[in-house]
Amino acid sequence: MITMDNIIRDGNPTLRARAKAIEFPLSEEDKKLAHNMMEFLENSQNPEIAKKYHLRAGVGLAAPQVDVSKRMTAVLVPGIEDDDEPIFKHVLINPTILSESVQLAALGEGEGCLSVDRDIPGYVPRHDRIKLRWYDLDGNKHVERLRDYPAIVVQHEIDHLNGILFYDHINKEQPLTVPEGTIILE
Ligand code: K3U
Ligand code: NI
Repeated sequence: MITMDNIIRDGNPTLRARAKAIEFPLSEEDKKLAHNMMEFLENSQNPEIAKKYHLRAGVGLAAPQVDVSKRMTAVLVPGIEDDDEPIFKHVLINPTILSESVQLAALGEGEGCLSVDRDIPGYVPRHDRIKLRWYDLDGNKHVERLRDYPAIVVQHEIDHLNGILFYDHINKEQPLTVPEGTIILE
């Protein structure tokens, strides 16, 4: 299983590289990685397991964060109530944003990252709505429109595939001034 010891931290050059596209059919190694990444998110969101293994909760994990420079990310956005179905639960292979809204949005609480061990306050402006294409483990193509929180999580994850970290988007001079044209999601 993946634990925090397997997650590389800011400063490691893999986090700043552009990850390579994945070819189909997936290798057994890539399938195992996909499984392990989603398992990490499930474990990290389970309070008992997270406590036992010292996991920080995550809604997304990208392959470069476990030092694998490939275009794969797992996303698990939980439902509102404990028993609710997840809002978005997929392993995305070679994800691409096909179109994006002009409207920008940022989380009121800012963003965090499992690869960044410090709190970095500031608004991270992203597209409020995206049209996303990805491939699943069997090579099936998916196209879906996302908005608000799931759209923000997916953009954070795709950034990881392009060597970008959330704080790159924060205005250095005025981190807590709402960027022009940006709605704040609470
Ligand atoms: O935002 C986090 C969260 C965890 C559990 C429940 C609700 C929220 C934790 S930070 C996180 O999940 C990162 C994970 C990373 F860095 F590995 F990709 C993703 C993320 C955080 C904030 C905004 C968008 C995405
Ligand atoms: Ni991150």
